Amino acid sequence: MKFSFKFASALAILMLAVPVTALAAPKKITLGFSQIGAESEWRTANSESIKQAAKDAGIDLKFSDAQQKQENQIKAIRGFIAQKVDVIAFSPVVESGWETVLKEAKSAGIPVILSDRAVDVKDDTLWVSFMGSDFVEEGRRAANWLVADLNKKGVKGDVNIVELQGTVGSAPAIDRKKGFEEILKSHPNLKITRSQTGDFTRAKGKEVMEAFLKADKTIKVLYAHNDDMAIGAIQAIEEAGLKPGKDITIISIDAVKGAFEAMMAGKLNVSVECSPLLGPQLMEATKDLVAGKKLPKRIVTKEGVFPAEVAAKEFPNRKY
Ligand code: GZL
Repeated sequence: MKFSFKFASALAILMLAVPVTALAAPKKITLGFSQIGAESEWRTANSESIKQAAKDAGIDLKFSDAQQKQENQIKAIRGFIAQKVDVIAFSPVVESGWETVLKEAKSAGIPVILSDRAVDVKDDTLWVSFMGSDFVEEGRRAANWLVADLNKKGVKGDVNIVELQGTVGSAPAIDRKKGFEEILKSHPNLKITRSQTGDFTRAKGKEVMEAFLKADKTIKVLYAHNDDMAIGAIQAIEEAGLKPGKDITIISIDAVKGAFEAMMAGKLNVSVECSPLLGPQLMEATKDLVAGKKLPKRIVTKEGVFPAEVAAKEFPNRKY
């Protein structure tokens, strides 16, 4: 092709006219994430997983810690809307009270992913996907382990169980109770005689267990909705002069490192796994959304059950 000076100069002018930014790398995805707080080992591991996965995925993460207050989460979500982030994700501290702010996100055209916990709203188009554990199944697994353990020990008569519930109104507290009680329906000798929230924290778990022990000398089993409350309760049981894991069988949920340490010390009998490592899945879902892909409405995390007898062998594999 004959080199034409005219063509070259037209090309040069065109190159200059195109703003440099248009030739730059594609716009970075921005994700706004409202985290509940830092109430437990599980939550800390969950936050670390999300922050690291955002870094690895090259996603600009706007991360806010609500200190376990719903009003702070709502404020954070409104802030993300104002910043026009590409995607909003959050772990709702309680199930109810989200309609208004989720409608605001929808009107702003910003998709919302539920991470870890679900919301209770009439219009489920207000969120695009819910990724996290099946808490009802975790409750069933906890109760099924207890039934098997009592059968193994040949325990037949009435068994007095106390329960440390998670945060009042939260999906894990509601559903872990539901799953546990569903199994107990077929075992009338297993009775939950006291049940109170420990708000998923060690301090509150200890405080409530102290009160249970003062009021009732016949406690045989503790069912804690998370390991942090179980670890707090273990301290209370020891201070009452009893042997946790022996005088009182302790069943818990999360399977964080602290639970494995307690099981290896013979103070906790079993922990039902609830994985906080949701970061990579969340970033993949965020990228898919921005690329215009449809997400499954429900993504369930795969989990196991870890009784004390496997704790030492499994501990080196634990990532949280
Ligand atoms: C469960 C998560 C719960 C954990 C607690 O997915 O929401 O909240 O079980 C945490 O440890 O505080």
